Amino acid sequence: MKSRSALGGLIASLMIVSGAALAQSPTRVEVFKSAYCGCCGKWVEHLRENGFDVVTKDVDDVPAARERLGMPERYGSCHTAKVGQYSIEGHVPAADVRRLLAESPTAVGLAAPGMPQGSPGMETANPQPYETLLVHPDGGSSVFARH
Ligand SMILES: [Cu+2]
Repeated sequence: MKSRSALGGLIASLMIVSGAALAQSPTRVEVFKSAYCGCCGKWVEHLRENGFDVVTKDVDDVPAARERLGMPERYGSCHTAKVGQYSIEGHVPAADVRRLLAESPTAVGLAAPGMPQGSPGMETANPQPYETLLVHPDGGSSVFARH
């Protein structure tokens, strides 16, 4: 019985350690982009600077990747990404991605359609206001954040 409780203690402490490791491990983001897309690379840098663990996959057909991730084409941008169960389309700020993960709504994910001037990875002297959209399972959307 003594060895069994020692084993139980060992398992319990292993669970605590792995739990701590999970809490501290950066969130993995998979980005699908063209190899020739400069602003996509800059968005990837923006995510990394904000603590995400980013894996990039260069693909020939970004729209096909977008469709696989369940993001409707009308929200399309230059790159598409997957984080947890969500799709992230375009130059969505890292803070919005964090908030999405924290709030965990039932949704396809977030989209910043087009290529908004002044969004992360699209830095410019003339930033334009833009919205991050929350894309719903029925394909509709609502404003998630204004920038
Ligand atoms: Cu872009």
